[in-house]
Amino acid sequence: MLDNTLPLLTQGYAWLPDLSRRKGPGPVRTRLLGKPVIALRGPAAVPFFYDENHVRRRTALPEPVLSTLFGKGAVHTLDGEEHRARKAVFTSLLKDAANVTALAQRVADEWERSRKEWAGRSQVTLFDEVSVLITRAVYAWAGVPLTEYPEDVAGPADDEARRTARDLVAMVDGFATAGPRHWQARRARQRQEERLARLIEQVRSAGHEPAGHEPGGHEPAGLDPAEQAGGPPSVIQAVAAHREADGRLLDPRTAAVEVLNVLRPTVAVTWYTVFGAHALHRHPELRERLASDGEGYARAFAHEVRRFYPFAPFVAGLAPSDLDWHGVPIKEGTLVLLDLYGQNHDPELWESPYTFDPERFTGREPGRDELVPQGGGDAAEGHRCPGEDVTLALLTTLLPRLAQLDFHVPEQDLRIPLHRMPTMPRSGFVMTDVR
Ligand code: MYR
Repeated sequence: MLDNTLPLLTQGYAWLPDLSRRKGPGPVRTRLLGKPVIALRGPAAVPFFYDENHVRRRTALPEPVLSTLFGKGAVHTLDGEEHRARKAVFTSLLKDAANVTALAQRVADEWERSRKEWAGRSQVTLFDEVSVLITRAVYAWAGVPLTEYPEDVAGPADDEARRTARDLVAMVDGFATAGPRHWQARRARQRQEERLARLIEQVRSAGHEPAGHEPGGHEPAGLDPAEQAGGPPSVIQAVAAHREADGRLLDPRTAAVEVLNVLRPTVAVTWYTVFGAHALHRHPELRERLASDGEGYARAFAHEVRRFYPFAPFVAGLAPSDLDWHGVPIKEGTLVLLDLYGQNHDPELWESPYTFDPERFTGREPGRDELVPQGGGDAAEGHRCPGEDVTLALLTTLLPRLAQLDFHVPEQDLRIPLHRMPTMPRSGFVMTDVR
């Protein structure tokens, strides 16, 4: 069987659907990176894929993906007890409703500030602006001061939030290409990991430990007013203080990787926000309702943005032993893919899957393993993204505000190339006459 790594890199989101169409119904078999591959999809495949007896993560992710997107030693590469203990730090921060609301409020405040500033400009590119405003909000929320860069990294007129946002975007943008974007992503990760590892050391040497680990411990580090006031620990403090399943603290570099695993995906909500802008532009009849109908419709709209537009193509793991998927044998060492993009457009599951229609989700929440833009299964137990609540809170904050904004969409290239991974409207969504 021919290796499909090159077709994947050149065809992007179209690769797996094309292969499925050519091979006919049922799981698709191919080869990637020299390994045998089977691609599964559908609500029944989700629990099979997230069962640790069927799919393991430890050596599944290729080095180029780890050195850009997720980071070496990241939670994405752990299994079993080690995974559950590490994942707990993410779920405690990201599944806490008050924490999520606090982040969404910061994003709302940053939107308000930015909106006023956009009014004074001849044009703004929504992708760039949203990435910066989310960066400002999430760094403040996470208790992470914004990076100071040497003058030679970027022009002096650029401020720190803009440079940091550019690095976080680069890490996502460069994971699935062999070109210059990939090398930019590696450099961005290197720079941010080094800086955050130093910050972790500072937080620790300031003597802060979580209650229960060091009884009678030292005074708080003073980096996070929320915690001094008795609020929840900030991201930086929670990760600095986190203990692994064996009781050890994370080494500073791995701690930096995990702080980035909160900051970067939050900034990645920029992609969905710009897709939301694209949807509103293509469907102006939905604007009024999104602007004024409240939380319920905004949530349905956000679900449909996550279903319809291409973001995460699939997730992957390795079969630890010979398996059987409804009579289909899967040999030990096979790379098992869960086809997220394919499942979100499967005509068996969605009527007219290539029509954008938020009505699919009005008055109902999608089933756990039905809509899977950020993975499936249980976020606390398995590898589902723990940031879905944050994604929805940010989208239900930003998209109605975008619908209320007065702006003009000038002539530009809004095509979304499926061969590029990740993709977005080519122009980044340029707006003029913002009011
Ligand atoms: C984030 O910053 O974490 C959000 C972006 C997630 C994109 C998810 C892409 C999954 C890639 C899996 C590659 C597996 C290769 C065998």
